[in-house]
Amino acid sequence: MKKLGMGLVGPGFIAAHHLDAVRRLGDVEIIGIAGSSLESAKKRARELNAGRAYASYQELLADPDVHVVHNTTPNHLHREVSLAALRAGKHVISDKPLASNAQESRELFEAARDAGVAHVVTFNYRGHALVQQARTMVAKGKLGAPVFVHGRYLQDWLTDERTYSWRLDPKLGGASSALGDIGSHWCDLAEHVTGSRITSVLADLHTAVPVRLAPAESTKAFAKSKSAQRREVKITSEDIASVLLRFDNGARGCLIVGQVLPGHKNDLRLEVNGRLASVAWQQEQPNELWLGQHAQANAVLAKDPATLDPLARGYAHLPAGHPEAWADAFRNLIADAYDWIRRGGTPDTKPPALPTFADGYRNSLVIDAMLRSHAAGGVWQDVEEPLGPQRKKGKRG
Ligand code: SOE
Repeated sequence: MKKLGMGLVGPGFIAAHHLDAVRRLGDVEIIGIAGSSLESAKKRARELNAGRAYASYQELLADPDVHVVHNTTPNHLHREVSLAALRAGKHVISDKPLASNAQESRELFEAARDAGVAHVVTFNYRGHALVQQARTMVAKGKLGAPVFVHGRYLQDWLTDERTYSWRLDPKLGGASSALGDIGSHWCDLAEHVTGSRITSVLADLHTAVPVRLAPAESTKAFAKSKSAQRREVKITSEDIASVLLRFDNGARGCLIVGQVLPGHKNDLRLEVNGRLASVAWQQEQPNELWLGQHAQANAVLAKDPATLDPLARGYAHLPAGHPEAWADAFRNLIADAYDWIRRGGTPDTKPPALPTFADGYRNSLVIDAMLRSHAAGGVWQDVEEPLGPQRKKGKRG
């Protein structure tokens, strides 16, 4: 089989995981990377053993050996780089959130739909075998109708006021910080697992650390900066959020999000209560799915390819008792993306669990409604309907 060539733009923290995932596929060649300058690209290409270094993303896009572009730039560059890649006829795998706001996400969705290429957004938590198991159980009616969908995405890497990230600057990260960065994952997961859509939201946002002593350079997620030089930065975007939710199947829900909460590292938890049974999944214990029952004993389903539903089994690669986690789920998402690319990237060949630009656009509308709800003083706001053609022509990715 001919290898597909991939190029990566934006060689920061997450780039290494994209490269790791494609290396594990075996049938993808890493052609090269572009950063903010030729020097930075050369340095990272050496560090990551990632092929050629390009002086700019435009140079990378002009290379005919690059068939697939991984866009791992900071949020404010997502639109520009993904649009250019789509216009150059490349398949695009973009980090989440798809863009800085719903308007830009819509533009990207339309461009991707019209380009006829594969378009993927990395809502990577979908790639866990037990997330797929939960989704299948809901779809097959094993829980009965979902009535309550709730959970959290809590982190602590922004707790110290001497930590500063570009994600907190609305010009670089977008109007929302915690919701856009991690609330977006939870909302995608909740809709993916339940098969229902969030229709309205009531949000209360808060900035618990309103002034930061920022180092000269933005701190990488989960890292600590030792810089001696500091400047005071006023923070306007939220680091804490509480949101009530309504779903289109009538279910109610709630979500708490925060990135300044000591002790919580990457604490993503989703629980779905149906009329017959409940399931709960936690990112930090990804090999277990809690099954809650009313008239029988509760149970914990372990990740075991032998007992998983056939629809979820493909996401587990090791036998029972051999844990699989974050990097494996990320690889599963990238594997689905390349599978779609090899099948032509048409709407009918998309693997069902793979999140597309349609999902990224939809997700931006949900986060947008949360920002509107808070700005209006904490009142219910409807999530805007995505573009007509996305639904009418059945072109949802
Ligand atoms: C930082 O909050 C971060 O790296 C997010 O940007 C990722 O999307 C999330 O999966 C883990 O935390």
